[in-house]
Amino acid sequence: MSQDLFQAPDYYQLDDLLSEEHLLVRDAAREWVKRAVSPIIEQAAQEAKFPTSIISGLAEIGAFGPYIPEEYGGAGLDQISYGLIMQEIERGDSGVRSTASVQSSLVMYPIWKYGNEAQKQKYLPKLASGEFLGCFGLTEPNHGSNPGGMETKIKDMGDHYLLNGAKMWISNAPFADIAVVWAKNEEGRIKGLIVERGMEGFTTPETHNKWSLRASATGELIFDNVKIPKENILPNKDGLGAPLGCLDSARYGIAWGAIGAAMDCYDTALRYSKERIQFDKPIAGTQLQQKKLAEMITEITKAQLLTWRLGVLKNEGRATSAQISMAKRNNVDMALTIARDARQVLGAMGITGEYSIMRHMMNLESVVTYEGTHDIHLLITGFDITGIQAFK
Ligand code: TGC
Ligand code: FAD
Repeated sequence: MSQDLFQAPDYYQLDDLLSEEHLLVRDAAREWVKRAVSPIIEQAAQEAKFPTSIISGLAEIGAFGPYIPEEYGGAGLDQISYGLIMQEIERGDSGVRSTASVQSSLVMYPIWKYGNEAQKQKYLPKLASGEFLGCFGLTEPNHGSNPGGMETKIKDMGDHYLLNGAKMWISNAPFADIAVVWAKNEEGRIKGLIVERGMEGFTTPETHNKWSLRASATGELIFDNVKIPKENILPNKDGLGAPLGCLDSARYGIAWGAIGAAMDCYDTALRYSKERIQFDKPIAGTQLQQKKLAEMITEITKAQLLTWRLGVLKNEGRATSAQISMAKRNNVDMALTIARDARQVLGAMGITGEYSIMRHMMNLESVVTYEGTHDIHLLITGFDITGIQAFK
């Protein structure tokens, strides 16, 4: 990819709403993305390889457990700092943000919230430092949008459980050291458990031929009579609300992350349009291209304001699941629209790896699908405002 010339748009002076700590955290992440992600990400995506070289850097900028207390190795930051880190990482690539989201919100969060002290001590510091990478197994071949129907099961064998079933579309699965897995017990109650790589009967085949999130590894989790020690069960919450609670935290991070992808597409299109001469003038001087750019910056600004307010509510413990769902849906949809328009501004150059736009656009097709599809999030808002469930 050509040199990373990114300049972040801040049309409504949102930096004034951020604390000194927020700005420091944001700028450190921004600088790291320029230095460590931008130079290697295009090739990683082209080769469909997860760039392992970024793991230690992600840990250093606090992307593994930003809001997990320092006593467990986390960065002990607030929710706005967490969001800003996700924004900056996804400005580089949604797949890199995925790795951080899964590690923080889908692996560290459930161990922190639902685990016992021994589990927290055993896993959290290693996850925070990047020594361990984790994955989260909820989706199954027959149960995506309705995880409550899951078929993966645990059977109580006295001194251990036996785990059987399969999970599909799991980010980080091919190399994860541990998996937080959701399975039903004999009473049909959903339990969370920690499965470790190397346990007999546990395999993680990689999913190939993706056109999206190519720099993030995706795979299956297959459990064939895996013996799970009882101490690996997360004791402090069960039922579908337990995995959905983790999704709240991850969806919140995605709402911020999508702004990063949109900002990168907008910034690239703005710069290109001022430099590209057609009919003896820059295409930025044509009404049609200005309309696209004006709409982009408007939608980015609205998303920034929505997300900042959500961060304040989250810091106060007042953000609802439905508010988080709305921000995830709105911001990813906004970013996809901007990516498609920005690609057109670049003409043929927009389809090449010389620029980041096409990669963002392809990545966002996964982001609009995972953590609840756009449709499911519409139904969550519909349920919240009418009180009538339309899923079933
Ligand atoms: P429903 O009956 O509505 O709810 C079951 C229980 O859960 C509670 N609940 C929540 N709790 C916390 N946070 C939320 N967001 C919650 N939403 C619901 C609810 O109160 C209830 O509790 P209780 O105590 O009464 O039992 O459940 P449902 O079966 O009707 O389903 C609702 C629905 C469709 C909204 C839900 O299943 C859903 O969100 N589906 C989408 C599935 C999804 O998002 N999967 C994501 C998989 S992980 C992933 O994609 C990672 S990508 C990672 C990356 O690379 O970044
Ligand atoms: P389906 O549920 O089969 O949906 C298909 C279509 O039907 C969608 O358009 C959907 O909106 C629509 N639909 C479904 N139900 C309804 C309804 N009631 N009303 C109207 N329309 C409906 N999962 C994990 O557990 N962990 C991970 O780490 C993870 N990482 C992922 C990484 C990638 C790259 C991708 C693509 C997915 C990942 N997922 C992960 C899975 C993801 O969460 C699911 O793909 C998602 O929840 C949708 O499930 P599905 O693909 O089975 O689609």
